Amino acid sequence: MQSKNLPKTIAVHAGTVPDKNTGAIMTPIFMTSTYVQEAPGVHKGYDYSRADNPTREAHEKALAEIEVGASKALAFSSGLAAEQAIIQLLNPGDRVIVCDDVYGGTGRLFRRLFAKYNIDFQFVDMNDHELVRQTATKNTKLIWMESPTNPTMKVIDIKAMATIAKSVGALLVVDNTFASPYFQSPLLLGADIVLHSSTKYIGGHSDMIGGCVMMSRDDLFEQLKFIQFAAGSVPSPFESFLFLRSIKTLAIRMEQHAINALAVAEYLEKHSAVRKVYYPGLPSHPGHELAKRQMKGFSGMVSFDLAGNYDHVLKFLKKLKVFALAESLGGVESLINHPEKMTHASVPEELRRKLGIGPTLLRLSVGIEDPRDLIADLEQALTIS
Ligand code: P1T
Repeated sequence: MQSKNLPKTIAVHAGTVPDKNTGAIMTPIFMTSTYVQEAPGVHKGYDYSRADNPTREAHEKALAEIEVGASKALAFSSGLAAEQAIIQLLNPGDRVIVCDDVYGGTGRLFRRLFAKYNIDFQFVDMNDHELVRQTATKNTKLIWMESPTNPTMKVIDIKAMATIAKSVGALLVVDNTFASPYFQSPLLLGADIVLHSSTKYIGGHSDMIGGCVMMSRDDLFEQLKFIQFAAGSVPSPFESFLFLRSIKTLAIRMEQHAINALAVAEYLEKHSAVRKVYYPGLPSHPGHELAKRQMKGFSGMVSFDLAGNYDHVLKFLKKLKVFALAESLGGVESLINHPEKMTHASVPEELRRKLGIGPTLLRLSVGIEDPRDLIADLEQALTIS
């Protein structure tokens, strides 16, 4: 007999216990900013909702339960707010090594906002372990990575980065947004902090902005909890309720995202109008073997280069009917994004060129529709009329 439930069961039950007063099976939405006290400082454990709120507490408990290896989690008002909180652990003069291919907004936060507080961000290709080793010094306080990366789907070795981080006394932060807690557990591979843009797979319905951090170390939790309280980027109780609702279907959604993404990637790889496909589930992907080791599934994100030029891209985008042209990812509906002009427009041009984020690169967030409809949509749009 297993003593701990399996991921699909954990997702359904995460964070929710019947309401103490009514037996309600769903966590109530405590839309309150404050709490009545019996005497100054004498209360039922809640004094102000920026500090604590019962619905957010359930949301955070659920997040800690779905991220394997975590004991605690904190919810924020966006993925970038969660990132800000982590950077606020640092002091002027500290250094951060960042994987070169990160979400455009993450790079912008580091380059445009935090660099002016004299925090030094060094963007490197983390598939070059020797380069990361050489870059790491005693001033390196964080190693910050995504895997798979946004948008070129590089797979980065989490264990190897954890070893380098440990060797200089730095923390390893893994942005686990693309994999989701269902397919990758960085804390079990040596990461100190995991973060997600919950806007994406955790929310799953393209209707909310949110972020979260998960960890097992109590000292990191205490520091980040203080930052959350002192800086105040928290989700509302209503959003926390909706995130709790979303988490129940995370496992089943992720299974379908991965099935559909593989079908789409295999289809695109064979098409003569497609130059290159980036999906870690394809044996042709340079990170496939590593992805098989460190992920339980390859998730739902597929990037590809269209043969031809930007005019072909525009015609292709116009013809799509099921895939909607929009930023973001991880919702039940399929989206297509043009990283160069949309999500990664803020990446310095030279770096964009080096990473291959050019006019013909497209990124799909493959939804949970019937994969035959998704392939038919791509097929009709790829057919040059
Ligand atoms: O949008 P927000 O919830 O603040 O999350 C930021 C963020 C952090 N990390 C990763 C890997 C992300 O992809 C994002 C947001 N990304 C998009 C909006 C996008 O279309 O790529």
